[in-house]
Amino acid sequence: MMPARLPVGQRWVEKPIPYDIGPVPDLALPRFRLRLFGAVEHPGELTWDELLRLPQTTVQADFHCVTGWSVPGLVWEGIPTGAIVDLVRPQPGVTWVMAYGREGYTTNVPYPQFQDPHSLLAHRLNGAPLPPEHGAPLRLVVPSLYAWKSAKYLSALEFLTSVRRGHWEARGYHDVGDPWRGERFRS
Ligand SMILES: Nc1nc2c(c(=O)[nH]1)N[C@H]1C(S)=C(S)[C@@H](COP(=O)(O)O)O[C@H]1N2
Ligand SMILES: [Mo]
Repeated sequence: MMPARLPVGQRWVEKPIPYDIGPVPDLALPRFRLRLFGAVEHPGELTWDELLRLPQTTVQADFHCVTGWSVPGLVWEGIPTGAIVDLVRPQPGVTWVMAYGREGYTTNVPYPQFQDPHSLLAHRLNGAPLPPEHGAPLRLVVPSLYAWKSAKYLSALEFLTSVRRGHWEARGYHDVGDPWRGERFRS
């Protein structure tokens, strides 16, 4: 039997529906910085040009929102999270990564799923620059977890040695959020 492609409780939709906790300030690319900090050997900041000089990858993946919609086969292009790990060299004991959006959004991602070969910092979607409503100029994409873990308008990544909760996790959403396990809310 073929493995099911749609997790329980999900239905297919054609394209992702933008969800935002609040308004997002404009940002000109020359002013873009990605801050990398926390339990790492080499904390620092990357400019837009520095990001584009890192290894680039293309990932095709389904995108599952916890509210019940899933989008098949989105094509994301950007920097594999492994390239960021190689750069900052997380200390032994890192177990979570906190992703920050520039409007104030946060979400905690387990380090194994952050490092998954399909996880990336995306700046293109379906062959075009990432649209503003989908997180321009850069978003985290973690296809193995519900879409709320894929922080848009990415401004920083913080490497953590113990769990800290982000925006939705602090309001009861699951710390891991695996759609194949139906991890919507903490029990
Ligand atoms: N910065 C930021 N990232 C975010 C959100 C947000 O409000 N702010 N919403 C999350 C939620 S709940 C979902 S379902 C997805 C939706 O992605 P989309 O807006 O590209 O469809 O973005 C996630 N990333
Ligand atoms: Mo969501």
